[in-house]
Amino acid sequence: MVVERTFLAIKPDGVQRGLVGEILGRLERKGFKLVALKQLIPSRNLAEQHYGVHKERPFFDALVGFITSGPVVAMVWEGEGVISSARKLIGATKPLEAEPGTIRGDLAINIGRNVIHGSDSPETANFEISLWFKPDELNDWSPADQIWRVE
Ligand code: D4T
Repeated sequence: MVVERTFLAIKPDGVQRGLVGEILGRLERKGFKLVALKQLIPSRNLAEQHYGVHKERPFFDALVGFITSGPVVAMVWEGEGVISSARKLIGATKPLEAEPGTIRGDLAINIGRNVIHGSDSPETANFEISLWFKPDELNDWSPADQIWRVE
C-alpha cells in the first residue's frame, strides 16, 4: 500500500458542537499521522474553489454559505491508504445512511450538517491540500514510537 496524504476538514457544525477532540481522537487512535492542522473561517473564494465541482447543484449556495459561516478545522493526515480509509471512518454523505461506528453515523443526522469533509481520491486530495495549505505548513516527521508501527 502506498503512503498517501488526505485533506480532512471539520465543518462549522462539528466545531460549534464541540466535536473536534472526538474526531481528532478517532483518527489518531486509528493510527494515521497528523501532518498539518489549523483553524480558519474560510473565505467565500476558498469555499467556492473547494466545492467547485458542485457549482451547478441546487445546494451550492447553501453549502458555501454554511462552510463560510464559522471556524473550520482543516487538517492533512498521512498514512497507507489514508484517503479511502478516512472516507470509511467518516461514513456515507447522508448521515442517516452512514453506518454506526462511523463519524457521521454516530454524530450526525442532516446531510447539510454532516460534520466533516474528506478528499475522495488522490487527485482531489492533492488539489485540496494545496488549496487549503501552503507547502511550509505541512510537517514531515516520524513518530517516536515508529518501531511499534509494523511496516
Ligand atoms: P464532503 O465533500 O463534504 O466530504 O461530502 P461528500 O464527499 O461525502 O459528499 P458530496 O461531495 O456529494 O457533497 C458535498 C457536500 O454537500 C452537501 N450536500 C450534498 C448537500 O447539502 N445536499 C446534497 O444534496 C448533497 C448531495 C454535503 C456534503
